[in-house]
Amino acid sequence: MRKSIFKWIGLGLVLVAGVVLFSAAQAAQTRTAEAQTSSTVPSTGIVCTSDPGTNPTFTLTTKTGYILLPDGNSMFMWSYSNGNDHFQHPGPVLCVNQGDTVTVILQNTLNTDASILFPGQEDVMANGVPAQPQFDGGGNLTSLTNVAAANGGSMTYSFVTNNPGTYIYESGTDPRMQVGMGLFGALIVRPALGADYAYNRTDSRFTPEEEFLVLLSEIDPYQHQAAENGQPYDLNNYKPRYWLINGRGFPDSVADNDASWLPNQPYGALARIHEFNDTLPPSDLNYHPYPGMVRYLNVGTEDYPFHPHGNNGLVIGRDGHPLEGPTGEDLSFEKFAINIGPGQTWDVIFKWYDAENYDEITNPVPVTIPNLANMVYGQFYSGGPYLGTQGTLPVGGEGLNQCGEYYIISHNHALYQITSWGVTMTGPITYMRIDPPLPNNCQ
Ligand SMILES: [Cu+2]
Repeated sequence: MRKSIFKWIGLGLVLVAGVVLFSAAQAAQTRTAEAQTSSTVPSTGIVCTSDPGTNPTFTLTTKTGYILLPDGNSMFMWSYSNGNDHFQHPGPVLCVNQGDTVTVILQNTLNTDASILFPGQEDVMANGVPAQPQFDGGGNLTSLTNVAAANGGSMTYSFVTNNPGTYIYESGTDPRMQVGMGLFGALIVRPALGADYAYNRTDSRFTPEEEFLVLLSEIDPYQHQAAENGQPYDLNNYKPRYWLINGRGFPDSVADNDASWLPNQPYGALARIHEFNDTLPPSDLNYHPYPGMVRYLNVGTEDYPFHPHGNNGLVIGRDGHPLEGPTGEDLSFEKFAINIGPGQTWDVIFKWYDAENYDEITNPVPVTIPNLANMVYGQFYSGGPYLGTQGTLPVGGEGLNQCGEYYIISHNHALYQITSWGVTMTGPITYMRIDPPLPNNCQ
């Protein structure tokens, strides 16, 4: 977790090498989007869909639509949308509390039967009776749970949320096809201890504004093309060629929630955080005594080894279970690469320290900065290696840096998975943004 300035510079160079792909046109779009982001949705962090009370009810409607991909392609998708809202991908992030009786009404507009499976939830009911796998007259399994019939059918699922944690919801009907087409989303169950805890453990407290979603998925474009054209698809040919984070690929992944040019992909993945500091007096603006929190989910078919550069995470939960022993002993562990298996969820907290208090004047970088001609500047570089300081960029260099904040890349480390049908340095990549100490000029 502790870092040296050597790492900062190394990371910065890796970072800037990556972001040169970020075109000027995209940069302009980013600025426009910031101005248009709704005041009711935070620009970063998890956007919850919730329903107050202890009996939250959601309607999820299966819809078809299109998403934009980093190579300029648009992709036909299926997804769960919120009530009568327009198509969105992925499905809404449903946030509920432990002990709630949750009702989810599935309205199916697709021309094939569909369903919702809630892995990790117990005693799920479907139209008032226990949810069961479905079989045809020949005894062949047709769905892992009760379905809403094609072309307008409905099914009502309900369950009591006994265990806090991070969960997937996804289609249980022909899942290799339907989950592949996009029928999935995240379910967050808040513990009885409070919404700013991950579990019913006092050591699982986090900063509510620094709670992030990393929902990882994949797309085989030929599967989607077959669905779009109403043609059969041979799953023996399945081969993903796009990988996404929260339904977006880089650089769209670092754009705000509800970015204007991604009307069907509302969830950004930029992690915007502040320096951890629990030693200042609580009255100090920079007293920041709780960590950030990332909820990782994998709805794909292979491992996704995600790694935030320069930051070990503390894994505190997996698949809706806190990492603890029989008497509550803490079994959390530090991890650099977060290797999420298919169907898994991982809950990871992290702290970022300005460990050595580097300062341009009083505590400068103890290395020789390379000659300008040997350096590459990216658009997220402030011109100086110091948090909170901005410097001059070379002639022709353009920066997106707003207020001397620092950016660290965070990405899937299976490098073939950070591609979009062969276009490299796209896909499941995002940044961790560390804002300078307060007061600052950041917006
Ligand atoms: Cu890396």
